[in-house]
Amino acid sequence: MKFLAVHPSSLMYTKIYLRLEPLGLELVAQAVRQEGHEVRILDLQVEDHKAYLACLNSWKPDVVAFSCNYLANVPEIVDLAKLTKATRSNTFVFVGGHSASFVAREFLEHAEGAIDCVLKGEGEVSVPILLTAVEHDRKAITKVPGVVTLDGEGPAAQFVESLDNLRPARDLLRHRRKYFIGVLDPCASIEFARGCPWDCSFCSAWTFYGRSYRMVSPEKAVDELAQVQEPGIFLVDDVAFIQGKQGLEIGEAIARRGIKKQYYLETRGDVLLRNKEVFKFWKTIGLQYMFIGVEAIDEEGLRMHRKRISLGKNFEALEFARSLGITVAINLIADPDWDRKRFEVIRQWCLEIPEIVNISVNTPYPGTESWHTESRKFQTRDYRLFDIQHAVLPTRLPLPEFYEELVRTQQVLNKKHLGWAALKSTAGLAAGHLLRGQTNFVKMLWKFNSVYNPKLQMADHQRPVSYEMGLPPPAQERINSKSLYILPPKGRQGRAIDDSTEQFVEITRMGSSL
Ligand code: B12
Ligand code: SF4
Repeated sequence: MKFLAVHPSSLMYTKIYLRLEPLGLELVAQAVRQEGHEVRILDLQVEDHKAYLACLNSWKPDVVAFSCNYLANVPEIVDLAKLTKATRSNTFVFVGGHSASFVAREFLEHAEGAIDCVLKGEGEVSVPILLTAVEHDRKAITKVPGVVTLDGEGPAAQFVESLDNLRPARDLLRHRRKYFIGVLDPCASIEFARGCPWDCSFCSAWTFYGRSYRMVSPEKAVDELAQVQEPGIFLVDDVAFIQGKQGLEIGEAIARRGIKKQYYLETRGDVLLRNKEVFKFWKTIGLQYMFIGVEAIDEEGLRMHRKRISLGKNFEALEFARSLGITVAINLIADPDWDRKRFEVIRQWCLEIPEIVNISVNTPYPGTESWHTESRKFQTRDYRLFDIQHAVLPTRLPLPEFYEELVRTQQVLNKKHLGWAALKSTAGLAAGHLLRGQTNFVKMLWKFNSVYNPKLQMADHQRPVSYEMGLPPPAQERINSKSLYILPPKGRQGRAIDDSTEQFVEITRMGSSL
């Protein structure tokens, strides 16, 4: 069969700082190709809806699969599914990915028959099974692991047995030079591990992966890396090198093979402090950027997000990261409850430190614990505003003032790390990129004001809403931890959602012994 895999368009955030290859969709595409199907990938982050329609009409795929990792892309995908069925009614259309897994039923309802099913969880195992059913026995669709149709749910989603057996279909992307992050231009993505054993209240990484943590072997990691053409590498792991041993073994294998690349990764402060030698070693083999999810600069904020790390440890981690001489970026979560004074304190702090500070807005996503506890207060249920750059909860300041303060605070980042300030410190690099025809990084430096603008953010709230997100059923307001998971909770016993000291100690120990 002809299988077209589609990644939706960029959101606000990725219009400036980065654009990354759709690694999850490439893995799904490869699993399908291995079964002998003809496969294409279309990435709407770099192509437009016209290109999609053209492909639909000229190539005539039998199956179209949309990847939906981001809630804000739901309306776009529903509309594209409707367009697909209106254009070629025999096309089988389905959706998968992180966000689709948490809003599967609603997705199908919004689409009014234009989406045949949603597949929850990891796609590598289930998509080939689904395609066999589509080709030979449509009734068997309801038996595919993780399937949801308007008639009901199939068996539970299945984990990939070994990450070592996976290969992304990188060759199917038509515009590989468009992917970049900051000065890593062009940049490919790679995965060394999957899942996260922590359980922050605002995050759905752990509920998606059932709190499992699986790793790629150092041999496989290095073999894959050696085949990547791009000089920049974005490590997609939620928390890099939780197991220091794996990080070190991969690093040493990279050094032995003489692979020369530049890397970006994301980790936690406590993991960094526990595995200092690993990160030091990675600096010698090309680690350029590190992102640390600090989230709050007060103990109360850290407790609220259940980060299970103290403020002191986060600051110690920042000191250490600085000492490595790499570019460090951190994230802070702006609470809708912030007043002008609070924004001012944050701004001052951002000005005092050398790190790149990214500010996101506290947004309860389906699949997170905070969705169960906070969603009744939503001021809007427009999916498009759930991109952590808009306020969906009631703000203490009037909304226009909240956005003014937010953008003023984000502007510190613009002043320090974008525009002429950035060009001055990266002139040589930028010139090199331009000579090689790579313009992503240089274009990024002047985009801030056209994307971050309080008036535009306010206008986004005024758009007509075609599809509204549902709410959790009231009976579930007291969270049943099992109901949160897409893939069944794996790992140690006793990891119920619980904020007690014992649990904190258990997680901390677990982190060090993982
Ligand atoms: C790398 C990453 C990014 C990259 C984007 C890479 C890309 N082009 O897709 C960057 C840094 C740009 C990014 C940005 C954002 N991200 Co992000 N990101 C991630 C991260 C850490 C890893 C994603 C990844 O590559 N995983 C590895 C691959 C192999 O897995 P995968 O893509 O999930 O694919 C698997 C399954 O989902 C499924 N699947 C995927 N597609 C399909 C399609 C079909 C048909 C099927 C059946 C299955 C299927 O099968 C795949 C293989 O198992 C996830 C966290 C996570 N662990 O998933 C957050 C995550 C997806 N991001 C999140 C968010 C909020 C954002 C931002 C809005 C803000 C932010 N914090 O950065 C922006 C907006 C992105 C945009 N579209 O513009 C949230 C999503 C919340 C939500 N429900 O919407 C997550 C879950 C983080 C979190 N902890 O909450 N992100
Ligand atoms: S440590 Fe990071 S990935 Fe893990 S639950 Fe917390 S925010 Fe999510």
